[in-house]
Amino acid sequence: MSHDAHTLSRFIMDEERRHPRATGGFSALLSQISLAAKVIHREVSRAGLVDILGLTGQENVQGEEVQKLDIFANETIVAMFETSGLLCAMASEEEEGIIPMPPDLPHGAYTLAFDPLDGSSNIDANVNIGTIFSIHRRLSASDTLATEHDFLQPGRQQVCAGYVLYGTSTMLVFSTGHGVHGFTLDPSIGEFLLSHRDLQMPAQGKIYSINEGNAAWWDEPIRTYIAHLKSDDSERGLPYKSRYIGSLVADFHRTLLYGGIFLYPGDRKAPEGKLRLLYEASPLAFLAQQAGGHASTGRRAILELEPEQLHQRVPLIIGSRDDVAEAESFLNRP
Ligand code: P6P
Repeated sequence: MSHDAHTLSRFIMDEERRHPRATGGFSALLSQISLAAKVIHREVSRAGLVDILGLTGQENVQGEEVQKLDIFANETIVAMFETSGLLCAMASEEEEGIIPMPPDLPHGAYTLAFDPLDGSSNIDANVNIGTIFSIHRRLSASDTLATEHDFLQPGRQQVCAGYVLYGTSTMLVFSTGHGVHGFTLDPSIGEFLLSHRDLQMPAQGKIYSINEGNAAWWDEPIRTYIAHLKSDDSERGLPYKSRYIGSLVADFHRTLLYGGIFLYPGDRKAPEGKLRLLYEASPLAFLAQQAGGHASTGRRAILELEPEQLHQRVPLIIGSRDDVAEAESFLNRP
């Protein structure tokens, strides 16, 4: 490992020196998230071997219970944080209500909302999947029990957000409000190493990403916009390429690196779309903004929305600044 390789821990220390007002709480939070990511990486990596190695049924050769990966990921994250003393409560895509901290353990100043393993239905096809997380400061007094209200904050108030992408390599990508940084896991040393400092999304891309299988239910403005992106107009850099993985973290990661636009709009079948605000759209919108991009419902900035429910869905249009602006111009035509 070269002498200037930045581990996550070293990067966090440097960040704390650079931004002294940031409390040490972030470093402990990010360290716990990185640990959870390594544990989930291990299980995801060997998921393909479950049948081959006879790790089927309720017990594997180590006598451990073989769980559905998204349940495993959820329980790993809950276990990592409930004794950390960093959080006042958690909210998970896998659980209906908020997850309180054990009453007999210290409570922290932050909330953690997360999707433990988004896209897990793709794992049998060996498609990249991901963990998405969003961290806010609690609103309730430190000597009270957290409530759902602590989670219903607009995305602009996030203090940290990010994702783990389990794929050809496992990456941790996050922002604490000072740019977006990507770390790649070196499994041989069990360290996340800085591989993408200060990621910036191109102002405009050449890729659009949407599930065309829903076209029958699209509203007319979306139909017109997508037809525009497919039109033969080389002077305007059209047509765009179409890429759709069907795993949000993978589609977003590509958009973050290459630019372009990802859309999961509302339609006649699902007016609010499919994706969740608190632990999918909001954290990715925070990253997009930090990387110079934008995220919108098509009419309103995702980061400005006042959440009303833990699991509420929201239309999501996210990506390069100019691409999202153009999409909004189509969607808001009188
Ligand atoms: P569709 C995966 O199930 C997921 O929640 C996201 O990861 C992904 O962006 C979306 O659903 C894909 O949904 O309807 O295109 O299959």
